[in-house]
Amino acid sequence: MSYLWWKHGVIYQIYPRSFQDSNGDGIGDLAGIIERLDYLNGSEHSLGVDAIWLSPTYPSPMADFGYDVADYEDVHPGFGTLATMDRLIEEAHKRGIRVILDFVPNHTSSEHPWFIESRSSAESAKRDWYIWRDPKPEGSPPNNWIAQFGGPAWEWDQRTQQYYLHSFLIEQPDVNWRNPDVEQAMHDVLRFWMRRGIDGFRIDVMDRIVKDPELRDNPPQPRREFGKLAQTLLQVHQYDQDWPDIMDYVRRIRAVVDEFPDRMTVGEVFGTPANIVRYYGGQTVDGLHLAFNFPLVRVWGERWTAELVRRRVREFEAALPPGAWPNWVVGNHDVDRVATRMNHDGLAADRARLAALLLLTLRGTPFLYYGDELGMENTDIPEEKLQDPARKYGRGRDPERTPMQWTPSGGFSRAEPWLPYGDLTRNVEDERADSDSMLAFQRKLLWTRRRSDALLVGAYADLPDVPDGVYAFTRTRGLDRTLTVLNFDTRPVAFDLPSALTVAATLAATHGNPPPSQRLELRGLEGRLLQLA
Ligand code: TEU
Ligand code: CA
Repeated sequence: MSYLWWKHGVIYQIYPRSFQDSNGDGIGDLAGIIERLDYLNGSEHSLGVDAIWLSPTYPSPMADFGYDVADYEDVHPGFGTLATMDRLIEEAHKRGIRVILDFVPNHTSSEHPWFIESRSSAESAKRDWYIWRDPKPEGSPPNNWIAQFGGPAWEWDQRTQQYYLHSFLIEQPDVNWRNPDVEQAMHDVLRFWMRRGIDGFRIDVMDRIVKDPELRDNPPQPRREFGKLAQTLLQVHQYDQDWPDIMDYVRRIRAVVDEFPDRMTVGEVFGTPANIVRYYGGQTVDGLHLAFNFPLVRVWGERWTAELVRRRVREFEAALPPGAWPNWVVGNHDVDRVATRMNHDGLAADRARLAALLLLTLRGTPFLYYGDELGMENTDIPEEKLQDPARKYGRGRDPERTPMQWTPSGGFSRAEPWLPYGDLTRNVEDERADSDSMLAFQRKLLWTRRRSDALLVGAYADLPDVPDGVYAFTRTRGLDRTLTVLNFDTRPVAFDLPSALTVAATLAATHGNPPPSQRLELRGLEGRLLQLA
């Protein structure tokens, strides 16, 4: 079997501010990540992940904690220097860990030199690097678009008497990718990092880098139930997202990445499976290597059922063109922790185990968010300690970004961390010593997966005849075959497996270490990974 790291490996997302602080300023940094690499891979004692994706590490005023980039070709001083990044790449590679950077092409910081120049005068050579427009005759913004974090997507510039577009914060002006000089400059950013040894890019807001050239008004969102959520859902993003010719830009990004061997891209896109797979390039699969598959992230509370999850997996598998490789996400830095999202009855910890079993045994690349391997939950943060500006317009994302929990007293920093710790009863040190812990369970899954051709490359098929509330699927590669069984119901269930599926061994289980048997007796929210004969 030919092993491709981004297909067969597990990608672990690190939020750099929150992983490890090395210099006692309470904020995580690259040297801190280096100190913790042994935790991630390099020996059989490690977690066993194959790549790390770092949320943005570039110089930034941190209006959106790094998603406002002031220089694409450097490292934020608080995180380290280019030399620290070089060392991180080298030390990671030594341990068999690839390094993926977060590329933020849709917008820069308003403090990026490009924008400073662009805004300096209407005649500036970089004026057209951003999206400037005259007001409507009565002075209002050029169209009705609203920013993702609330308010109009246009900001008035007094000096040059025009509006500029910002799909996110006012401090995040949208770049004009329709200008070939901009596209060239962005491609050169990718080359800059690949030359330094970066293995891939997670591409932020991939689906918005070009918009309707006529900037037409978006239609209103007819679904009223969105009313309580972020303002941005109040309109359909018909003209500022997934614009038809975006694939031309995506394909050219792919071509640049293909100039270097063994590199990858994963883009942030939303919507239906059909829309997601479009970004892989459709039948020609010459677009992104992976396009984030978020449907499992957008499931919470009581909606987390066997039927819904099975349907979502089927839909995505069915939509993928031949040659495109799936991926699965259950958590990231923008959504409630998986161990909190499904806590309507206080049983989220059990559901988080099921989610891990699902994530690590489905066909496709798993993305694992730091701390989810411990079962970290959202952290309740007192009002005065909240940081995320997005909270003013919808939900703030601080609760899922709190410091990694290494020891019973934290272990993230010798100073007070930039965000408070969550519940420290969940921490690496204690969970390592406990064979029933979430960490032990996930390590077992990760290492089982690494050694199993069925799990790495096997075909996926769900089992038709299972009791309500149960979702079960096989992964088959030649004679190697596994069966994942998940009881999404809180009540116990018992059933016999067909004789064609002969259970040979229990590879992992959410509860204890049940012996192999054809009759499955599962308690509520129990899941197992079985080796078939
Ligand atoms: O997120 C894009 C995005 O659409 C988010 O607004 C997301 O819907 C929201 O955070 C959910 O709460 C990306 C990054 O993942 C996010 O962290 C950045 O803030 C955003 O882009 C701007 O760069
Ligand atoms: Ca620090």
